[in-house]
Amino acid sequence: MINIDAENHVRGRSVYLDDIPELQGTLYALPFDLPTAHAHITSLHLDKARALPGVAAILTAADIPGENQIGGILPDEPLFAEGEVHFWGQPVGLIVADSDHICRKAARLIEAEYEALPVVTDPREAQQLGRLICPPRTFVIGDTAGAWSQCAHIFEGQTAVNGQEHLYIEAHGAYARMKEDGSVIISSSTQGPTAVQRTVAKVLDLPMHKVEVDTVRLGGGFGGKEDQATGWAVMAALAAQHLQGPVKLVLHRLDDMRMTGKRHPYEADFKIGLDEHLRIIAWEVTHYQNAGAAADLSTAVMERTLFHSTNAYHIPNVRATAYSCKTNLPPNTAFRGFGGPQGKFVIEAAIALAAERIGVSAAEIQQANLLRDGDEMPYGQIMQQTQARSTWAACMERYNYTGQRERVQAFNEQNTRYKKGMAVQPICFGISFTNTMMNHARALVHIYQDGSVVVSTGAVEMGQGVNTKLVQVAAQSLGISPGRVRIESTNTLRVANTSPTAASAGADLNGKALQTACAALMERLKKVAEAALGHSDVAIQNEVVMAGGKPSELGWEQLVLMAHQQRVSLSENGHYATPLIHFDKSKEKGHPFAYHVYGTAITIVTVDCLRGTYTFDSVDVVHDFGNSMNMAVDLGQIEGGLVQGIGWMTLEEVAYNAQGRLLSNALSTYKIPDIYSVPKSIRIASLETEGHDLAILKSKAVGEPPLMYGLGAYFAIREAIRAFNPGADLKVDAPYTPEKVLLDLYRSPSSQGT
Ligand code: MTE
Ligand code: LUZ
Ligand code: MOS
Repeated sequence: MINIDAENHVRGRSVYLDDIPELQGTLYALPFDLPTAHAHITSLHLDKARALPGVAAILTAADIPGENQIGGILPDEPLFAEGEVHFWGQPVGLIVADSDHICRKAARLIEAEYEALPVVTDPREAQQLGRLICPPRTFVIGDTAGAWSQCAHIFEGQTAVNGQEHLYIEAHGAYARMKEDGSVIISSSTQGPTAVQRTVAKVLDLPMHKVEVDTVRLGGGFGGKEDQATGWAVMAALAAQHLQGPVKLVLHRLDDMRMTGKRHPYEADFKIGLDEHLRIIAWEVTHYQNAGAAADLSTAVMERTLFHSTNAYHIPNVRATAYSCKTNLPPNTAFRGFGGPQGKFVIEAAIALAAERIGVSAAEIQQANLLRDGDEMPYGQIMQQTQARSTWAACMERYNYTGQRERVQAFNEQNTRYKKGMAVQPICFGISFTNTMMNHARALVHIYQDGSVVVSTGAVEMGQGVNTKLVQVAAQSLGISPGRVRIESTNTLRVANTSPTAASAGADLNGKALQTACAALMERLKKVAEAALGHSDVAIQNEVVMAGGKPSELGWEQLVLMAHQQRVSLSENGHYATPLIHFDKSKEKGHPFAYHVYGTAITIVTVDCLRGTYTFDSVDVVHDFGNSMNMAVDLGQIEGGLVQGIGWMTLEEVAYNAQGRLLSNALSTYKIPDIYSVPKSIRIASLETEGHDLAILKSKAVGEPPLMYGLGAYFAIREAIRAFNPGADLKVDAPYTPEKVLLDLYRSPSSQGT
């Protein structure tokens, strides 16, 4: 089925936040900040700005009727800085005026005095100073201390991996309007309408039933709007309440880049031990997460890093620790993979290092350790229906790994200026919010008396195609054509208490709730049909009522009308909560994930050893879709995720100076993948598997996992550099920008050799 948004997107008719027709009298809002990452504010002079014609109000913490607090998990983040500023870009207040232009003029009239405080941007330094967001956590299985003596090879090292700017095409925004009874309606470009609702209620001192949040679609979220859409929506709502009129806030790209958090940069220390058969016997890792100045989702991201510290490998002795380090940077947040990619990067780095030192290929080590059914993960989950080995084997065979490897070697023997590198990247990603409590959803279905159907769920469409999948689920469940089903905007009045659309679980959770609702409606309709046809075995297929397997004269429209006339309810609210999952944080053990998604990718790169530039020849993927319900949508997710992952590993460099000011603050200084940097060839094959019962229609979650194929880009480049300069003393710090590649190509050998 074609993506239901495709035509409107192509015709430019799709409505995003800034396209919502504005009410007369709409005012515009602009948050303002101070040019410092850490300071004590001694005075703020707003009078000149307030006096500017066209300025309606300038709001600060003093104007908040409720709590000045927007922290999603921990209450440690004020909406507006009060007394102290903790990061460069932290909002101090909000200018509301007749136009955006006047807001910007007013911003230049604001004066402040402040005393600078010490700025910490380095996570290890923060950890040393005891500046932690939460207590550290450690996952343990087996006994690493006792295992080192069984190892034939032991290696230690350090890694660093950079952040990543989300760069959703649509910047953050919200549009708030008042209703007659003092309640407020907010259109918000958010992945989490309930988070916006809850926080607006808290800050504006309203009960949640007086806050309606509506989301049609996002021009991309990628995790950046899971939690961080909230603050902007609260500001718009606060201004609307204060001025009793409509207020719109849409961030300019540069403000969005400067003021919002990104993917968490991480550093890590590791120690890996292997036996003579290349089996990893012991794995110790300590992660230092750069959380920024407030918790945001950092505790949950840190947890997912721990869950993915062994990637797709079975390791009997593991000790993984993580620190969430508080620095003076914008609070970092969810980004596709949610700490999982950062966790996997370290074990892949350790395997690459071990391979170089032992003198085998990394693929041999990877293959020797892939998960099997019955293996226990460090967090206690016993793995079932694993596809680590099957996707690996299918990838090797389908894409002729051995032949490709020989060609790479032959190329490298014949060329000096250009060298090729190759990496195999297996992935294993857990599906479910790691916080068990969040894994539930609801769906509201109305069948109208003409047979048309409208569906509301908690799922937010952000380009990933969830609405298309929901249409398919409803059509299939009710036995009708997809054309009869319409998906309504995501609205907190229709579907309440939702989890954000995140963790790749949007289609699973909301789709299963939708199935529940449709099944209940189906039961009622079948009873009506049974009575009408005098038959006990009825079903609906292709809009025709089947009796005893044969088409009857009764069609969908007549049946629906009949049910309505018999006073049967044609509305239903379905609820779904993922069964079986649980996790005990006091033991760090449980069964947190409904299932895992697997896959393997082979990446080949050609490095120009004179210039340090590179091009990706190919990425060949075998992916575990389960039984894909929409291959076109799912392939789009794999391609997009892969390229986003390659960008993170290669070109994208978030840079702050020592004062905590963002240097990569525009698209001229922050490079994302373009048509020239995508692989020349991307092949994606589906592993034929049964799928999983906890996946919607056995079609596995696909949103985040493919990003992690991008890790292969880093290690392929490293291999090409090794081919040119075998003895170079290489660090492991992503991204591998062309500058860094050039330096590494000509780096002197390490004292130990490799
Ligand atoms: N695809 C597009 N086009 N735009 C997005 O913002 N977000 C990703 C992924 N794919 C995203 C996307 C992220 S971070 C997640 S968690 C999932 O989609 C969320 O949607 P799902 O749960 O329906 O897969
Ligand atoms: N958000 C969240 C997520 O709150 N919990 C998660 O486990 C998660 N995983 C991926 C992306 N977002
Ligand atoms: Mo995605 S990082 O779960 O929004």
